[in-house]
Amino acid sequence: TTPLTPLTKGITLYQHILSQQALNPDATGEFSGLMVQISLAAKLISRELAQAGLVENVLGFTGETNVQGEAVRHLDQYANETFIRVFKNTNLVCLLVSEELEDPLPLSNQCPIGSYALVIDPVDGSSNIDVNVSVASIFSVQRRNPRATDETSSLLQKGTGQVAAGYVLYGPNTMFVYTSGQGVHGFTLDAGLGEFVLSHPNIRIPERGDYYSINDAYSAEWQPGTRAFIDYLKQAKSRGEKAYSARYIGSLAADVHRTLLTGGIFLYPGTVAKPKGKLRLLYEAQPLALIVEQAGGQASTGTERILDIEPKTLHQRVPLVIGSPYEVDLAVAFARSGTPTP
Ligand code: P6P
Repeated sequence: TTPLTPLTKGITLYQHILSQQALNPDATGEFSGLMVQISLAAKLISRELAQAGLVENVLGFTGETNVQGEAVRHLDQYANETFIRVFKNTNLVCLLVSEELEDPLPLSNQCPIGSYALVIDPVDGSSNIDVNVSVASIFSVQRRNPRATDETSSLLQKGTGQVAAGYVLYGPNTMFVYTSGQGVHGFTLDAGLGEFVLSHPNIRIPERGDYYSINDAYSAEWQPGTRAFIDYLKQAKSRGEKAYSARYIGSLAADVHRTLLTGGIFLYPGTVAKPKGKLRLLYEAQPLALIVEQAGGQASTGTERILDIEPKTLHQRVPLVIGSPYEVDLAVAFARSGTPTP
């Protein structure tokens, strides 16, 4: 019988995490516990989402407005509270940063140097829930910067400093996709078992893809390089290349997950009016950039590698151009020089 390795299909997320831990002599088990608790939050949110439409107070709005000035949906609040609940008093996480919270939330009364901070978008794309379209929890794990003078600045770290990152995609099935720097691995929830099971070991993004993903409704506001790039992709067939197809779900992790598995590119670029675009650096662009780079892809603002950006504020926005090396290189070339002939 072949030995169980951390990447044997069919092993549970817990087995995978413990066997990864066993390979690291310095491991204390804290990271393993943290990842297991994230997966517990994921299972609770997945179960709640499955009730949407069946029980009261799952769909719809709470009547409150969050730090982003957005109306809070029941599921945004439920997901945020679930992450808080599964980590409270575990001492696994010192600070929590959430799209739903203006400031970092202390989750334990002791924060030794090197303790973990968890940075999350509890449910991204929640507007899609009411129409039964995939949504996701996106997470990033940092070690608190010991040199920082205050809580918030201890969290403003470059994406290259992430200890782990990933997302839970609540779709036709629920998938837990993460990296801790040793490749990207996907686990599918076996609801009957109540466990995430390894289904996609070592995900690698294709060098080039067949899809591009961008909200065309803003094309009148795109910067010249974005327009030139999209026009160039649309002319692939006239150059004798394979034609691209457009896909846009409007749910970030779903669009990025498709790009990760099938290749191609997702863009949420800046516009003339909003040069920083819409997506958040700390809990959207950084974790997804780490995932895609670990799978062999690239993630840029169009002019700068996402993982090299020094964050200035917790909720800052960045343009995002992410996917296969071929298309991202091309997008960056167009962004830099308008209309190059590659
Ligand atoms: P637009 C969802 O609201 C979200 O934050 C991301 O999940 C998604 O990629 C983006 O916004 C869609 O934005 O402007 O195209 O509707």
